[in-house]
Amino acid sequence: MSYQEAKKKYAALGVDTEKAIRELKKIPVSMHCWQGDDVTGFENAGALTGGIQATGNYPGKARTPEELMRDLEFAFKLIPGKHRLNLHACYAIFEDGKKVDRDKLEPKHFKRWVEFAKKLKIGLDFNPTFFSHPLADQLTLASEDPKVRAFWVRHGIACLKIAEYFGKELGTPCACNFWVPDGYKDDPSDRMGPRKRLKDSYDKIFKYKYNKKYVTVTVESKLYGIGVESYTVGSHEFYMNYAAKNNLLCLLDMGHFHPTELIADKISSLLLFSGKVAFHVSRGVRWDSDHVIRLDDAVKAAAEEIVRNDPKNFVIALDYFDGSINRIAALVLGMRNMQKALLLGLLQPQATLTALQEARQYTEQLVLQEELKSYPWGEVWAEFCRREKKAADECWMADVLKYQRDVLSAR
Ligand code: RNT
Ligand code: ZN
Repeated sequence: MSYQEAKKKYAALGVDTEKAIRELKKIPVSMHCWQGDDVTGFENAGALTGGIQATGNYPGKARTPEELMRDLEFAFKLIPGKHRLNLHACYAIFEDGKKVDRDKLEPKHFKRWVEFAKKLKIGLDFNPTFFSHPLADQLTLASEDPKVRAFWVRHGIACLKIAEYFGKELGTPCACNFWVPDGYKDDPSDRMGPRKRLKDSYDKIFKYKYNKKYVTVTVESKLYGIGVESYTVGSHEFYMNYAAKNNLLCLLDMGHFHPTELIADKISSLLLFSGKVAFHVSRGVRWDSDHVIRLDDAVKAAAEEIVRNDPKNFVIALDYFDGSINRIAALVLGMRNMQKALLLGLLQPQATLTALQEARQYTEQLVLQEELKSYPWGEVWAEFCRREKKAADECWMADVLKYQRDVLSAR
Protein backbone atom coordinates (compact mmCIF):
# COMPACT_ATOMS: atom_id res chain seq x y z
CA MET A 1 0.00 0.00 0.00
CA SER A 2 1.24 3.49 -0.82
CA TYR A 3 0.91 6.62 1.30
CA GLN A 4 -1.80 7.89 -1.06
CA GLU A 5 -3.85 4.74 -0.51
CA ALA A 6 -3.35 4.95 3.23
CA LYS A 7 -4.41 8.59 3.14
CA LYS A 8 -7.66 7.59 1.40
CA LYS A 9 -8.36 4.81 3.83
CA TYR A 10 -7.96 7.13 6.80
CA ALA A 11 -9.95 9.87 5.06
CA ALA A 12 -12.89 7.49 4.79
CA LEU A 13 -12.88 7.46 8.60
CA GLY A 14 -12.67 11.23 8.73
CA VAL A 15 -8.96 11.22 9.66
CA ASP A 16 -6.71 13.70 7.85
CA THR A 17 -3.25 12.14 7.58
CA GLU A 18 -1.74 15.42 6.37
CA LYS A 19 -2.90 17.11 9.54
CA ALA A 20 -1.52 14.23 11.62
CA ILE A 21 1.88 14.63 9.97
CA ARG A 22 1.81 18.39 10.55
CA GLU A 23 0.86 17.92 14.21
CA LEU A 24 3.47 15.24 14.84
CA LYS A 25 6.20 17.51 13.52
CA LYS A 26 5.24 20.10 16.14
CA ILE A 27 5.51 17.85 19.20
CA PRO A 28 8.95 18.07 20.81
CA VAL A 29 10.30 15.19 22.86
CA SER A 30 13.10 15.87 25.31
CA MET A 31 15.93 13.41 24.73
CA HIS A 32 17.85 12.56 27.90
CA CYS A 33 21.61 12.95 27.72
CA TRP A 34 22.12 10.34 30.44
CA GLN A 35 21.41 7.33 28.21
CA GLY A 36 24.68 8.26 26.50
CA ASP A 37 26.91 7.38 29.46
CA ASP A 38 24.85 5.32 31.92
CA VAL A 39 24.08 8.39 34.11
CA THR A 40 27.77 8.89 34.90
CA GLY A 41 28.25 12.63 34.30
CA PHE A 42 31.52 14.54 34.35
CA GLU A 43 32.39 14.84 38.03
CA ASN A 44 34.17 11.50 38.37
CA ALA A 45 31.86 11.07 41.34
CA GLY A 46 31.97 7.30 41.38
CA ALA A 47 29.08 4.92 41.61
CA LEU A 48 25.53 5.65 40.53
CA THR A 49 23.41 5.82 43.69
CA GLY A 50 19.87 6.78 44.63
CA GLY A 51 18.31 3.38 44.09
CA ILE A 52 18.66 3.45 40.31
CA GLN A 53 20.92 1.25 38.23
CA ALA A 54 22.31 1.18 34.70
CA THR A 55 23.47 -2.33 33.95
CA GLY A 56 25.52 -3.61 31.01
CA ASN A 57 28.95 -3.05 29.60
CA TYR A 58 28.42 -2.32 25.93
CA PRO A 59 31.57 -0.74 24.52
CA GLY A 60 31.75 2.85 23.34
CA LYS A 61 30.28 4.73 26.30
CA ALA A 62 30.82 8.50 26.12
CA ARG A 63 33.47 9.59 28.64
CA THR A 64 33.85 13.29 28.02
CA PRO A 65 31.59 16.22 27.11
CA GLU A 66 33.00 16.12 23.57
CA GLU A 67 32.19 12.44 23.15
CA LEU A 68 28.71 12.81 24.60
CA MET A 69 27.88 15.82 22.45
CA ARG A 70 29.10 14.06 19.35
CA ASP A 71 26.96 11.01 20.14
CA LEU A 72 23.86 13.07 20.90
CA GLU A 73 24.26 15.09 17.73
CA PHE A 74 24.58 11.89 15.75
CA ALA A 75 21.46 10.45 17.41
CA PHE A 76 19.43 13.57 16.56
CA LYS A 77 20.37 13.09 12.89
CA LEU A 78 18.45 9.81 12.83
CA ILE A 79 15.30 11.13 14.49
CA PRO A 80 12.60 12.96 12.53
CA GLY A 81 11.16 16.20 13.91
CA LYS A 82 12.62 18.89 16.13
CA HIS A 83 13.28 18.04 19.73
CA ARG A 84 14.96 19.09 22.95
CA LEU A 85 17.84 17.87 25.09
CA ASN A 86 17.48 17.02 28.76
CA LEU A 87 20.54 17.54 30.99
CA HIS A 88 21.34 16.67 34.59
CA ALA A 89 23.35 18.86 36.93
CA CYS A 90 26.10 16.19 37.06
CA TYR A 91 26.85 17.01 33.41
CA ALA A 92 28.38 20.35 34.38
CA ILE A 93 31.55 21.08 32.43
CA PHE A 94 34.45 22.40 34.49
CA GLU A 95 36.85 24.27 32.25
CA ASP A 96 40.52 24.28 33.34
CA GLY A 97 39.75 21.63 35.93
CA LYS A 98 38.12 24.17 38.26
CA LYS A 99 35.65 21.80 39.84
CA VAL A 100 32.97 23.07 42.22
CA ASP A 101 30.54 21.12 44.38
CA ARG A 102 26.88 20.82 43.42
CA ASP A 103 25.76 23.67 45.66
CA LYS A 104 28.10 26.05 43.87
CA LEU A 105 27.11 25.26 40.30
CA GLU A 106 26.57 28.26 38.06
CA PRO A 107 25.30 28.92 34.55
CA LYS A 108 28.88 29.20 33.33
CA HIS A 109 29.35 25.49 33.98
CA PHE A 110 26.74 24.85 31.30
CA LYS A 111 27.86 27.40 28.77
CA ARG A 112 29.18 24.73 26.43
CA TRP A 113 25.82 22.96 26.53
CA VAL A 114 24.06 26.19 25.62
CA GLU A 115 26.47 26.64 22.71
CA PHE A 116 25.75 23.07 21.68
CA ALA A 117 21.99 23.65 21.86
CA LYS A 118 22.31 26.84 19.84
CA LYS A 119 24.29 25.01 17.19
CA LEU A 120 21.60 22.32 16.97
CA LYS A 121 18.80 24.92 17.32
CA ILE A 122 17.13 23.01 20.15
CA GLY A 123 15.85 23.84 23.64
CA LEU A 124 17.33 22.49 26.87
CA ASP A 125 15.64 20.96 29.90
CA PHE A 126 17.30 20.38 33.23
CA ASN A 127 17.40 18.25 36.38
CA PRO A 128 19.15 18.88 39.68
CA THR A 129 21.17 15.78 40.63
CA PHE A 130 20.29 14.62 44.14
CA PHE A 131 22.22 11.33 43.91
CA SER A 132 25.70 9.92 43.22
CA HIS A 133 27.24 12.25 45.79
CA PRO A 134 28.81 11.78 49.26
CA LEU A 135 26.00 13.83 50.84
CA ALA A 136 23.30 11.76 49.15
CA ASP A 137 23.34 8.86 51.56
CA GLN A 138 19.72 7.61 51.62
CA LEU A 139 18.33 11.06 52.37
CA THR A 140 18.92 14.46 50.77
CA LEU A 141 16.23 17.15 51.09
CA ALA A 142 14.55 15.02 53.76
CA SER A 143 17.71 14.32 55.75
CA GLU A 144 17.70 14.47 59.55
CA ASP A 145 20.86 16.55 59.28
CA PRO A 146 20.10 20.25 58.74
CA LYS A 147 23.49 20.75 57.09
CA VAL A 148 22.76 18.08 54.51
CA ARG A 149 19.35 19.55 53.82
CA ALA A 150 20.84 23.03 53.47
CA PHE A 151 23.43 21.76 51.00
CA TRP A 152 20.75 20.26 48.77
CA VAL A 153 18.51 23.31 49.10
CA ARG A 154 21.43 25.37 47.78
CA HIS A 155 21.81 22.86 44.95
CA GLY A 156 18.11 23.17 44.08
CA ILE A 157 18.32 26.96 43.93
CA ALA A 158 21.53 26.84 41.90
CA CYS A 159 19.73 24.59 39.41
CA LEU A 160 16.75 26.95 39.12
CA LYS A 161 19.21 29.67 38.16
CA ILE A 162 20.83 27.43 35.57
CA ALA A 163 17.38 26.55 34.18
CA GLU A 164 16.59 30.28 33.92
CA TYR A 165 19.80 30.74 31.99
CA PHE A 166 18.80 27.97 29.57
CA GLY A 167 15.33 29.41 29.05
CA LYS A 168 16.63 32.90 28.51
CA GLU A 169 19.48 31.99 26.18
CA LEU A 170 17.48 29.62 24.05
CA GLY A 171 14.15 31.42 23.96
CA THR A 172 12.12 28.42 25.07
CA PRO A 173 11.15 27.61 28.66
CA CYS A 174 13.33 25.04 30.38
CA ALA A 175 11.52 22.24 32.22
CA CYS A 176 13.41 21.83 35.48
CA ASN A 177 12.55 18.52 37.11
CA PHE A 178 13.04 17.73 40.79
CA TRP A 179 13.40 14.12 41.86
CA VAL A 180 15.02 12.96 45.10
CA PRO A 181 15.74 9.34 45.99
CA ASP A 182 15.00 9.77 49.70
CA GLY A 183 13.47 6.81 51.46
CA TYR A 184 13.97 3.74 53.64
CA LYS A 185 14.72 0.12 52.94
CA ASP A 186 12.46 -1.10 55.71
CA ASP A 187 9.26 0.11 57.30
CA PRO A 188 9.89 3.43 59.02
CA SER A 189 8.58 4.27 62.48
CA ASP A 190 7.97 7.85 61.49
CA ARG A 191 6.51 8.54 58.06
CA MET A 192 5.53 12.11 58.77
CA GLY A 193 8.88 13.53 59.91
CA PRO A 194 10.80 12.97 56.66
CA ARG A 195 7.86 14.23 54.59
CA LYS A 196 7.64 17.39 56.68
CA ARG A 197 11.34 17.96 56.14
CA LEU A 198 11.03 17.35 52.40
CA LYS A 199 8.17 19.84 52.20
CA ASP A 200 10.11 22.38 54.20
CA SER A 201 13.20 21.98 51.99
CA TYR A 202 11.17 22.47 48.83
CA ASP A 203 9.53 25.54 50.33
CA LYS A 204 13.02 26.96 50.85
CA ILE A 205 14.06 26.15 47.28
CA PHE A 206 10.98 27.72 45.73
CA LYS A 207 11.34 30.83 47.84
CA TYR A 208 13.74 31.70 45.10
CA LYS A 209 11.44 33.46 42.67
CA TYR A 210 12.61 32.04 39.38
CA ASN A 211 11.28 33.65 36.24
CA LYS A 212 8.32 31.59 35.05
CA LYS A 213 8.81 32.84 31.54
CA TYR A 214 12.02 30.85 31.40
CA VAL A 215 11.40 27.92 33.72
CA THR A 216 8.65 25.35 34.22
CA VAL A 217 9.19 23.39 37.42
CA THR A 218 8.12 19.75 37.47
CA VAL A 219 8.23 17.38 40.46
CA GLU A 220 8.66 13.62 40.09
CA SER A 221 7.30 11.03 42.51
CA LYS A 222 8.35 7.44 42.99
CA LEU A 223 7.09 4.29 44.63
CA TYR A 224 10.35 2.55 45.52
CA GLY A 225 13.98 2.09 44.46
CA ILE A 226 16.77 -0.38 45.08
CA GLY A 227 17.47 -0.26 48.81
CA VAL A 228 14.45 2.04 49.22
CA GLU A 229 11.79 -0.64 49.00
CA SER A 230 9.47 0.21 51.86
CA TYR A 231 9.02 3.94 51.96
CA THR A 232 9.72 6.77 49.54
CA VAL A 233 9.42 10.22 51.05
CA GLY A 234 8.43 11.83 47.75
CA SER A 235 5.46 9.60 46.97
CA HIS A 236 2.81 10.33 44.34
CA GLU A 237 0.41 11.80 46.89
CA PHE A 238 3.15 14.00 48.30
CA TYR A 239 3.97 15.55 44.96
CA MET A 240 0.43 15.67 43.63
CA ASN A 241 -0.52 17.84 46.57
CA TYR A 242 2.71 19.82 46.63
CA ALA A 243 2.35 20.62 42.92
CA ALA A 244 -1.31 21.60 43.25
CA LYS A 245 -0.69 23.91 46.20
CA ASN A 246 2.38 25.53 44.71
CA ASN A 247 1.38 25.75 41.09
CA LEU A 248 4.02 23.33 39.82
CA LEU A 249 3.64 20.45 37.40
CA CYS A 250 3.47 16.81 38.39
CA LEU A 251 5.83 14.58 36.45
CA LEU A 252 4.70 11.00 35.93
CA ASP A 253 7.51 8.52 35.36
CA MET A 254 6.10 5.36 33.80
CA GLY A 255 8.36 3.19 35.95
CA HIS A 256 7.38 4.78 39.25
CA PHE A 257 4.06 3.14 39.99
CA HIS A 258 2.88 -0.34 40.83
CA PRO A 259 3.93 -2.67 37.99
CA THR A 260 0.37 -3.08 36.68
CA GLU A 261 -0.65 0.53 37.19
CA LEU A 262 -0.95 2.55 33.97
CA ILE A 263 -0.24 6.25 33.99
CA ALA A 264 -2.52 6.98 31.01
CA ASP A 265 -5.57 7.08 33.25
CA LYS A 266 -4.00 9.61 35.62
CA ILE A 267 -3.45 12.26 32.97
CA SER A 268 -6.95 13.70 32.66
CA SER A 269 -7.39 13.92 36.42
CA LEU A 270 -4.18 15.88 36.79
CA LEU A 271 -4.87 18.08 33.77
CA LEU A 272 -8.23 19.16 35.15
CA PHE A 273 -6.54 20.75 38.11
CA SER A 274 -3.15 21.85 36.84
CA GLY A 275 -3.58 22.46 33.12
CA LYS A 276 -0.31 20.73 32.27
CA VAL A 277 1.38 17.41 32.94
CA ALA A 278 4.96 16.21 32.52
CA PHE A 279 6.28 12.73 31.74
CA HIS A 280 9.27 10.54 31.98
CA VAL A 281 8.54 7.95 29.37
CA SER A 282 10.27 4.82 30.56
CA ARG A 283 9.75 1.06 30.72
CA GLY A 284 9.99 -0.95 33.87
CA VAL A 285 10.48 -4.68 33.49
CA ARG A 286 9.37 -6.30 36.77
CA TRP A 287 10.80 -3.29 38.60
CA ASP A 288 11.77 0.29 37.76
CA SER A 289 14.49 -1.05 35.49
CA ASP A 290 14.48 1.85 33.01
CA HIS A 291 14.58 -0.29 29.87
CA VAL A 292 14.47 1.37 26.45
CA ILE A 293 10.88 2.20 25.58
CA ARG A 294 9.12 -0.05 23.14
CA LEU A 295 6.05 0.82 21.14
CA ASP A 296 3.98 -1.01 23.72
CA ASP A 297 0.45 -0.60 25.05
CA ALA A 298 1.51 1.58 27.99
CA VAL A 299 3.32 4.08 25.77
CA LYS A 300 0.53 4.04 23.17
CA ALA A 301 -2.11 4.68 25.84
CA ALA A 302 -0.15 7.61 27.27
CA ALA A 303 0.42 9.09 23.79
CA GLU A 304 -3.29 8.78 23.01
CA GLU A 305 -4.11 10.84 26.07
CA ILE A 306 -1.51 13.42 25.08
CA VAL A 307 -2.95 13.99 21.62
CA ARG A 308 -6.52 13.98 22.92
CA ASN A 309 -5.73 16.75 25.37
CA ASP A 310 -3.60 19.03 23.20
CA PRO A 311 0.10 18.16 23.12
CA LYS A 312 0.92 21.75 24.09
CA ASN A 313 -0.24 20.85 27.60
CA PHE A 314 2.52 18.29 28.06
CA VAL A 315 6.20 18.12 28.76
CA ILE A 316 7.39 14.86 27.21
CA ALA A 317 10.80 13.63 28.29
CA LEU A 318 12.33 10.18 28.01
CA ASP A 319 14.03 8.48 30.94
CA TYR A 320 15.84 5.18 30.65
CA PHE A 321 19.41 3.99 30.76
CA ASP A 322 20.53 0.72 29.28
CA GLY A 323 24.26 0.02 29.13
CA SER A 324 23.83 -3.43 27.61
CA ILE A 325 23.15 -2.30 24.05
CA ASN A 326 24.47 0.38 21.71
CA ARG A 327 23.58 3.56 23.61
CA ILE A 328 22.94 5.66 20.54
CA ALA A 329 20.62 3.05 19.06
CA ALA A 330 18.82 3.05 22.42
CA LEU A 331 18.23 6.80 22.15
CA VAL A 332 17.14 6.76 18.53
CA LEU A 333 14.81 3.80 19.01
CA GLY A 334 13.16 5.30 22.07
CA MET A 335 12.64 8.69 20.44
CA ARG A 336 11.21 7.14 17.29
CA ASN A 337 8.93 4.88 19.31
CA MET A 338 7.57 7.85 21.23
CA GLN A 339 6.85 9.61 17.96
CA LYS A 340 5.19 6.53 16.50
CA ALA A 341 2.95 6.32 19.56
CA LEU A 342 1.99 9.98 19.13
CA LEU A 343 1.25 9.40 15.45
CA LEU A 344 -1.00 6.46 16.31
CA GLY A 345 -2.92 8.76 18.62
CA LEU A 346 -3.15 11.47 15.97
CA LEU A 347 -4.56 8.98 13.47
CA GLN A 348 -7.55 8.08 15.60
CA PRO A 349 -11.03 9.20 14.52
CA GLN A 350 -11.43 10.89 17.87
CA ALA A 351 -14.80 12.54 17.25
CA THR A 352 -16.34 9.29 16.04
CA LEU A 353 -14.99 7.31 18.97
CA THR A 354 -16.17 9.88 21.49
CA ALA A 355 -19.61 9.97 19.88
CA LEU A 356 -19.87 6.19 20.15
CA GLN A 357 -18.95 6.37 23.83
CA GLU A 358 -21.49 9.11 24.50
CA ALA A 359 -24.20 7.19 22.65
CA ARG A 360 -23.30 4.10 24.68
CA GLN A 361 -22.61 2.17 21.48
CA TYR A 362 -19.92 0.20 23.23
CA THR A 363 -19.90 -2.66 20.72
CA GLU A 364 -19.23 -0.34 17.78
CA GLN A 365 -16.62 1.48 19.85
CA LEU A 366 -14.78 -1.72 20.68
CA VAL A 367 -14.86 -2.95 17.09
CA LEU A 368 -13.53 0.32 15.71
CA GLN A 369 -10.81 0.57 18.37
CA GLU A 370 -9.63 -2.92 17.48
CA GLU A 371 -9.88 -2.62 13.69
CA LEU A 372 -7.91 0.62 13.81
CA LYS A 373 -4.94 -1.38 14.98
CA SER A 374 -4.49 -2.83 11.49
CA TYR A 375 -4.91 0.45 9.65
CA PRO A 376 -1.89 1.40 7.50
CA TRP A 377 -0.32 3.86 9.92
CA GLY A 378 3.14 2.60 8.93
CA GLU A 379 2.68 4.28 5.54
CA VAL A 380 1.93 7.58 7.24
CA TRP A 381 5.01 7.18 9.42
CA ALA A 382 7.12 6.41 6.35
CA GLU A 383 5.78 9.49 4.59
CA PHE A 384 6.56 11.64 7.65
CA CYS A 385 10.12 10.29 7.69
CA ARG A 386 10.53 10.84 3.94
CA ARG A 387 9.49 14.47 4.28
CA GLU A 388 11.88 14.85 7.20
CA LYS A 389 14.63 13.18 5.16
CA LYS A 390 15.10 10.44 7.74
CA ALA A 391 15.10 6.69 7.37
CA ALA A 392 11.56 5.32 7.51
CA ASP A 393 12.58 1.87 8.72
CA GLU A 394 15.36 0.00 10.48
CA CYS A 395 17.98 1.01 7.94
CA TRP A 396 19.09 3.82 10.30
CA MET A 397 20.78 1.07 12.30
CA ALA A 398 23.35 0.68 9.51
CA ASP A 399 24.43 4.27 10.20
CA VAL A 400 24.72 3.50 13.92
CA LEU A 401 26.87 0.45 13.18
CA LYS A 402 29.10 2.51 10.93
CA TYR A 403 29.46 5.11 13.70
CA GLN A 404 30.24 2.28 16.10
CA ARG A 405 33.03 1.05 13.82
CA ASP A 406 34.41 4.51 13.04
CA VAL A 407 33.99 6.33 16.35
CA LEU A 408 32.86 4.21 19.29
CA SER A 409 35.28 1.32 18.79
CA ALA A 410 38.23 3.71 19.26
CA ARG A 411 37.13 4.54 22.82
C1 RNT B 1 14.79 7.87 39.06
C2 RNT B 1 14.05 8.91 38.31
C3 RNT B 1 14.86 10.02 37.74
C4 RNT B 1 16.16 9.53 37.11
C5 RNT B 1 16.88 10.58 36.29
C6 RNT B 1 18.27 10.19 35.97
O1 RNT B 1 14.04 6.78 39.37
O2 RNT B 1 13.29 8.31 37.30
O3 RNT B 1 14.11 10.75 36.85
O4 RNT B 1 15.94 8.43 36.30
O5 RNT B 1 16.80 11.79 36.91
ZN1 ZN C 1 12.33 9.61 35.90
